Amino acid sequence: MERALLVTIGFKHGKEEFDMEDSARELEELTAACGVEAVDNISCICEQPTPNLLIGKGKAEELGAIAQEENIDTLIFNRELSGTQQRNLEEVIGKKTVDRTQLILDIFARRAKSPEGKIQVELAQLQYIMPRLIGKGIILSRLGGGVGTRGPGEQKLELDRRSIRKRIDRLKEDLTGLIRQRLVMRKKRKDNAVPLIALVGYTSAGKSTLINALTNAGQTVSESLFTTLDPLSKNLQLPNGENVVISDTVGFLRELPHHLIEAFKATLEEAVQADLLLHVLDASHPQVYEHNQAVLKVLEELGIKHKPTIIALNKIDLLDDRMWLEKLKEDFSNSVAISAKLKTNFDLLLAKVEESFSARMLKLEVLVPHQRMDIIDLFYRQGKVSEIEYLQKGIRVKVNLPKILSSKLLNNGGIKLIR
Ligand SMILES: Nc1nc2c(ncn2[C@@H]2O[C@H](COP(=O)(O)OP(=O)(O)OP(=O)(O)O)[C@@H](O)[C@H]2O)c(=O)[nH]1
Ligand SMILES: [Mg+2]
Repeated sequence: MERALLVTIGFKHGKEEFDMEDSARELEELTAACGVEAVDNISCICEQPTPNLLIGKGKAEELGAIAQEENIDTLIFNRELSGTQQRNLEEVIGKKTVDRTQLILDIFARRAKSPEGKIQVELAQLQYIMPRLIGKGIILSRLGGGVGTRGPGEQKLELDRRSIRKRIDRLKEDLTGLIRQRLVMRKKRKDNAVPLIALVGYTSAGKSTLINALTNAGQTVSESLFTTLDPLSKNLQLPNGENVVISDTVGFLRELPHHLIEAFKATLEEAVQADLLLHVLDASHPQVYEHNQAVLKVLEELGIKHKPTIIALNKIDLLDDRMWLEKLKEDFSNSVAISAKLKTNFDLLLAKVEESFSARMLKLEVLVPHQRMDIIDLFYRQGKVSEIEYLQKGIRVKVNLPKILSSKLLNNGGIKLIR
């Protein structure tokens, strides 16, 4: 197993958006998700970032000595390093150095399953490496393999400028084809007028657990970060009979590398297209407010910060402090406290979802000709039938139907409105 020294750097001057301890903890989780052993953990506060090394030369040499002593393969930094900084650090320390962005890209490469996901990740990786291959390029990072050198499917990343360029062109071409296919699927869904709900939220908030609990989706759930990379859509019937599609999406993170957001914009398209966002927040996490901010930031980048949103305050089974939950409920308007794991308060959650779609549904009482069993069938599939009676003059039905469908049927479906 690759042995890593985790290095968390903070600066005295300049405003940090995160505290050192959280950053160190996050770095540990990311490293674990990469299958790398964190042998040791060092935090240091420096005066200010330097363009050449990020940290002072003395500090870098100190890290080098520790790495030597503890037989470390790789140093992993909690920040993004410029190409110059990375190169210089490797030269001073004599070990491979990896930054936070590379680490995250590596996790994504390990998780990507769909052809599209794989292409997106590899593109993001190559676009990240490309400008770093100036002059001698990244020296040590290339040797030995391991984290930062693997593309999707464990294939080794291309590290020659000219080949990278060719590969990028090729990947872009493949991607265009796949995106076209997806657009066709989405158009179909739009034509059916089925509303779309997208689950969004910080990584590990419980999005996949929730979609599974709601729909028996069989989406992988794990303690580890970024378990879901490929979105998954499932049908869900609301208690009032309305059919909706619900989509799981990739988890967000504080300062998600820009390359990734760009690459995943297409994947996050589910969220962009959604009629309603279901924002899952881990209410039991001490950083729940920071998580919320991080998610809002990504939503803003996607241009959907103001889409109708319900907040699911999840994992309440882990909370014993009622006051805390009350505070959260107060601070997050339009929220429901749930436990995806224990299926607690799903009735409240679904009622909220229905409410936000209520303008779309219409309660009708109609008379359907006997020969139009296809319409009765449609009622059952697209709406909720609450009463049905076979009369001589036709079939009397009380039904809750999507508005779009009811106006179509009433105009030319041969059914008569009773009420
Ligand atoms: N106690 C408790 N644990 C939960 C609950 N919901 C999810 N979890 C756990 O939280 C962890 C992460 O859950 P996931 O559903 O994989 O989270 P996710 O949001 O899909 O994560 P990514 O796909 O990585 O973004 C798993 O270990 C779940 O079992 C809950 O309501 N209560
Ligand atoms: Mg997931």
